[in-house]
Amino acid sequence: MKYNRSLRWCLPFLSGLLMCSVLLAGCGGSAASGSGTTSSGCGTPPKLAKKDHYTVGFSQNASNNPWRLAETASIKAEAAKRGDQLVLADANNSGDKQVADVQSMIAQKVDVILLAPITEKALVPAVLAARQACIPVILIDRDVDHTLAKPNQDYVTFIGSDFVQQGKRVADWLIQNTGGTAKIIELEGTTGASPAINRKKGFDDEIKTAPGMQILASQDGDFNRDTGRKVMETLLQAHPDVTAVYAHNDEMAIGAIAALKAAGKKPGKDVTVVSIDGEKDALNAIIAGEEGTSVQSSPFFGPISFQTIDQYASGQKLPDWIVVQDMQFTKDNAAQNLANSF
Ligand code: GYE
Repeated sequence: MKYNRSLRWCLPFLSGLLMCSVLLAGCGGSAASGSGTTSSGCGTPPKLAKKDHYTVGFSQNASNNPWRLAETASIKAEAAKRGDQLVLADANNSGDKQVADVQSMIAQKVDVILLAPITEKALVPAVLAARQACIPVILIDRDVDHTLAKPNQDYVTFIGSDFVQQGKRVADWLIQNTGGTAKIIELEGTTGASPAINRKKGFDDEIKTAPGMQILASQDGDFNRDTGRKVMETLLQAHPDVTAVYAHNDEMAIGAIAALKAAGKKPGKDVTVVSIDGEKDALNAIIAGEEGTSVQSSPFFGPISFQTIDQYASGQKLPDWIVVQDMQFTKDNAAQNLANSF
């Protein structure tokens, strides 16, 4: 299409203007972020009126692995126990769908939103839109980028594990159990997700302190078993000298174990596999001697999330981050924890 000169100059300006007004009207914008109150004046973050029963939105980012299913089940069970109404949405691994899910919860005027944001950045506009609509948001299991949205201001708090610490604990175990010498393949979680960013940081920083430990390659496996298996298959061809695999979650570790076996390697003997979550399949792999350790990342968010809602509604000032405490599974305790795993 041909358009005249002035229109050509005008278009970028017009679309910029449109973007600004969408941000300001729909999302509260970064101007509202720093201002101390919302334009709607309902508190920073929005206050929650105390009620006997709440309508709680839960925006889940995906349901394609045991961890996610366990988390959703835990939230559902706690809501049912309290007689609260749950508005549940599954974003099916799409940031855009998850933003739309939160928008729909805002339109339905839920009392409070529990949000498990797929990545640190994708859900920021939704968090700001909820704030603008006077609906408090509690982040669970994954955090957002604090330069774009702030706890105790744009959202109430983040309830979740210390992912840096999880990565460090895995690295410490690996250093000890390999005598400080290993050639490692790292399978990363979904790019841009807070557990992927921080589990990498915690692990890589600790590995750097041990001169005999070398990371051969580090690649995104999307927290997914089959993707993990395929990425491992490819990386194995380039690095047949691998002696350890660090996967950011158990699902990818199980995928890597399958790839190792298919390539004729013995997981647990030729290659030490370590990961995070503590799901049933990983505990069984530990019992079978195919996996070394899994640091827990508890998916049981139901009780702590609803307790936090109660505390917030009672007017308690909450910390920016409510840290979930995690165990660690090895051959010494995997069997006795199998019954409580997911
Ligand atoms: O480790 C993983 C899931 O966000 C803490 O996401 C969670 C992680 C968990 O897909 O298995």
